[in-house]
Amino acid sequence: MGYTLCIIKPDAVSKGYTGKIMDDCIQAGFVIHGIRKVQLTEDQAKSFYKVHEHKPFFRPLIEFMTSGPSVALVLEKEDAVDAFRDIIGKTDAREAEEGSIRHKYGEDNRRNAVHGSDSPENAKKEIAFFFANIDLI
Ligand code: RTP
Ligand code: MG
Repeated sequence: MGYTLCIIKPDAVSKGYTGKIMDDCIQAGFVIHGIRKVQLTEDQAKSFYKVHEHKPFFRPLIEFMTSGPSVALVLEKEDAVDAFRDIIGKTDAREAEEGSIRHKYGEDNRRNAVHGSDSPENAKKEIAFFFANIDLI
């Protein structure tokens, strides 16, 4: 079994989609092992998205991610990283496949409802970023 980190981003939390997205995860066969609501600070958001620090969209991304509460989830499933990226859809919600989480709850290429880890190594680091000493059941 593998784990991935999902962040329900501020756009989706503020629109009341937290429960729907969690239910979509469960219906898709993920087990939720950790859940934490958090408003990222500027420093936390910059650290989380450090790989993008030289991209033109970095500043607006940080402003967006600190604009309100997010909900971090630890999800478990076989090949969790790829399986979760399959159900969230393309980065730009306007291009995301019909029925995908970003298609249903996102707006564009920034306000795209959810984050999903992009590799098992990054998933491990990202889970540790939000959950100290989590007991993965
Ligand atoms: P994520 O890391 O959030 O799961 O998204 P992703 O892998 O699909 O996309 P990535 O390239 O890692 O981008 C991270 C987040 O930055 C915002 N973004 N804005 N052109 C833009 O304005 C732009 N491109 C990306 C999105 O919120 C994206 O999820
Ligand atoms: Mg990414």
